[in-house]
Amino acid sequence: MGRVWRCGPFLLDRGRPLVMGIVNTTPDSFSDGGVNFDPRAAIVSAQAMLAGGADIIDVGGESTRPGSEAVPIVEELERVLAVVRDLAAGGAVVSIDTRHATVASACVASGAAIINDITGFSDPAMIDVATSCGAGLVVMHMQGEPRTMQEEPHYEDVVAEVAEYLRARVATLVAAGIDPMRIAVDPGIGFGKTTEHNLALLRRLDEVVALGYPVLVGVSRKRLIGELTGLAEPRDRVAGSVAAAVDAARRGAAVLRVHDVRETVEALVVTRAIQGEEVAR
Ligand code: HH2
Repeated sequence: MGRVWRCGPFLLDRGRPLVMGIVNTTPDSFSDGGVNFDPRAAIVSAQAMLAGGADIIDVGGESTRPGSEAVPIVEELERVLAVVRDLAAGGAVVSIDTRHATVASACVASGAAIINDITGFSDPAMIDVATSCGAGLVVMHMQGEPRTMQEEPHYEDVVAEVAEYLRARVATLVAAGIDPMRIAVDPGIGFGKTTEHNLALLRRLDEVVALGYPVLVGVSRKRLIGELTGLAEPRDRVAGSVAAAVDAARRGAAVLRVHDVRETVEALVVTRAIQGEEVAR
């Protein structure tokens, strides 16, 4: 599928793993507990991530942690728009993490270059937004919906089912006229999956990579890391998160969605140098 991911005016080179820094402009995200609810704080955090080597900033105004309640769309929009506009105006590659077409469309009009939809563009209105702009698209797999998704996730073969879901969603987008070079896929770690399911997806990531699209992996500070390390507080899960990100990169992930940008970038530089790649010092 080529070495670039086409995201609006940006052609992101996939020659090395891209790092996507997470900025949740929410009061209730599991992972950063509301530190970026204030737009000014969110912008300052994003700028620190860019200085730390982030290639993309993913802005989200609705927590999708297990058990979370939906946020009214006007409120979601109010939370994200000023942040998206400010960062995009400064030249950053901004991704909007939303499942709502109105939010996606307003953010793209304000400069967002990527639409990150945890519902895999299952809403036809989201496909309309996607066809009417040139933004990059992240198509994620989720079983169920955030409020209830962790109640009883079930699969016969989680990796085969997730890969098949992503293949079919991508086929729908391409049939709607979307340039395949704009599309990335994501197995949706933690979205309707047990720890065993998540580990299988990470271990067999090559089966998702084989779809031929850039693969985004978001494992940062998630419950899986907490369960493996015994760390209850998401902010303490940095080392486990970096290990998972580095492992995903080695297995072919093209984009790593992380809270701890500087730590992830440093780890990637070291592992790439050991593999004999030329890295900037
Ligand atoms: N994970 C979260 C949110 N959006 N988008 C993609 N593409 N992939 C992911 O794995 C993913 C995502 C959940 O993490 P976070 O944003 O840290 O928390 P919250 O949903 O509580 O805001």
